[in-house]
Amino acid sequence: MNESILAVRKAIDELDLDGIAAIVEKCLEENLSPEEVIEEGISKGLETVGRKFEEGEYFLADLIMAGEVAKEVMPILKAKMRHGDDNSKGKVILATVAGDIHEIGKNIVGLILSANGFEVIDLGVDVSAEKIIDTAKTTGARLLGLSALLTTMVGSIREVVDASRAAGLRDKVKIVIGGACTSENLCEEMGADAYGETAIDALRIFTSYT
Ligand code: B12
Repeated sequence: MNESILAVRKAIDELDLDGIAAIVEKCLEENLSPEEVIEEGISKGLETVGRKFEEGEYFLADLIMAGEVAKEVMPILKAKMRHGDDNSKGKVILATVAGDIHEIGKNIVGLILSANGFEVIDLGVDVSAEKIIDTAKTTGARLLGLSALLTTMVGSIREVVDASRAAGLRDKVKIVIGGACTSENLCEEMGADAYGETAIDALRIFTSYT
């Protein structure tokens, strides 16, 4: 594994808010792609933090700090990704499901989609099924990306599926799920259309619907 990527993981794991920007800049200078920095560096670092939290080594304050460290470098990575006015691939609504406030993964998906020609309508976190479906109605967006990290909140995915059906939109929208607690099986169980493990998968899946 590349040394600089390992340094990104370490900076997240050690909650190094002051050091992370220089480390990420170094990765980009070495021509590592922003996607690689995100997937191999930031995401893997956050996995370690999550594990330490689970094992009782880290506390909630550390989780919050890890989130801040990851967010610190998003503007740097965003600036490096191709973006502009190209929204030719259409609109995607992104939301973290009701009851869940994890946003980093969703934001990364949004970054990658908007850098690749999608118009992203980001509704934020803890978003009700009603709001998501209302937005689909008012904007005409037919692609929905739902992020869920809490096992206890996966029922919120089914609520979106049900709300789309109640609104007569079920066969018109594609509901794609992702986030640490989701899976292929969960996708089937909730009646969604597709599951993506990473933000790159999100791009591949949404592109396949255009
Ligand atoms: C940072 C963090 C937080 C931060 C979030 C900060 C923020 N601004 O987002 C804070 C401190 C707020 C937090 C709070 C809590 N957290 Co937390 N948190 C994490 C942590 C460490 C990292 C999450 C993260 O950002 N990962 C990095 C991103 C990049 O990964 P990702 O979200 O999975 O996204 C990637 C893919 O999944 C995919 N993806 C994501 N969304 C989508 C959507 C689509 C459509 C697609 C296709 C793909 C896709 O693309 C992304 C990039 O590849 C995880 C541990 C972990 N390993 O996940 C725990 C974790 C998710 N949290 C956990 C818990 C328990 C909590 C709390 C309940 C703690 C508490 N006791 O209060 C609260 C919940 C609050 C709430 N109501 O939501 C548990 C969840 C356990 C479970 N399975 O239910 C975890 C797994 C930690 C653990 N091991 O115990 N947390």
